[in-house]
Amino acid sequence: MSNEIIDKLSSALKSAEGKLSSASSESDIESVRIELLGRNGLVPALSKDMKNVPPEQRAETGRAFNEAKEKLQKLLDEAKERLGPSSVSGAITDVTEPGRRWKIGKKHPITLVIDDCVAIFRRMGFIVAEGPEIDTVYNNFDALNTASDHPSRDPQDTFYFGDGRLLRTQTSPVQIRVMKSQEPPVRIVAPGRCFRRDTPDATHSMNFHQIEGLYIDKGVSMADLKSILLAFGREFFGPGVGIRLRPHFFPFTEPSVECDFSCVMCGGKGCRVCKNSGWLEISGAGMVDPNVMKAVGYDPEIWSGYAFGMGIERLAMIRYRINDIRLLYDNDKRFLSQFN
Ligand code: 2NM
Repeated sequence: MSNEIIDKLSSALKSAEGKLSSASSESDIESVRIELLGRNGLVPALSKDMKNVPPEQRAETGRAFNEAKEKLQKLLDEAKERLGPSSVSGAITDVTEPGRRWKIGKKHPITLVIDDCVAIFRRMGFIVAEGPEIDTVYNNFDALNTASDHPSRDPQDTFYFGDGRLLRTQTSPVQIRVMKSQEPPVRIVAPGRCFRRDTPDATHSMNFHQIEGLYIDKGVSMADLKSILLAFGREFFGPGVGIRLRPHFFPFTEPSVECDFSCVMCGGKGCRVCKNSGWLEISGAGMVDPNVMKAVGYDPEIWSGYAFGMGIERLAMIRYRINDIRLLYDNDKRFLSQFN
């Protein structure tokens, strides 16, 4: 069966096929599309005549419309494909256009400080040791000569699992693990995350970072300890830094000291940062207690050594003039993008 509409469609298709086969540009193809399928094109015009088609021919005419549209679309697509990829979208690829900057992250200030400290101690012959954040009560306290009634063991201050394990409150259990696994000499630093049950405020966070050092050999003395603390202070804060030691108590060292560094802000004259003392409390340290030596199977009559510990957040806060520790844990990119 045939009618005028079907004839017009098929002759339009033929002429479109001819034009498209010789089309040499995107706009040639587009003009064929507009001529046939555009708002004022042939196909929409013919479809208005559908109402004049006798009912018994409607189905077939409708089918002819659909086939013609499909065929036409196929011809248009093929013609575009023949012209090549750059003309498909009509866009020209400008290969001289500058690339888009790929935003890679930056190191967190805590990581920056750890990396720095580690680099300084590695130059002094220390090796990095790491251990688990979940350790045993024994490694975290007992082996470190910490009496069972010591305040730091209070469940108010420490996260216990209740099965002999805890979240380490310091990185010293790493030193215990290393000493249990090898004979002296030992010269390690243990950086890492620690946990204490503090109420967070400007200077306290429930998790924080420490770096602890340990040196065990024959004839190690307090003079060796002083020299590496001074060397560290000068490397980390600058060559003008001095140190002072004040007596203190730690269960795992005897004698124990607190080590202050001369204030880097005011050069020791006194300012807000050092609370007018001229000194910054940076490190705890001391000579490893004979009871710790015995706990790991070292003979304290043969070996001696020093240990020290420092808070990474405190170092970062002094170096980068950060006045609230919580800024280091908020994950605010406006804050974090300032470093490095
Ligand atoms: C500090 C202060 C003083 C310390 C002691 C030990 C070990 F395992 F050798 F006994 N590791 N770290 C130590 C000593 C840590 O932190 C403020």
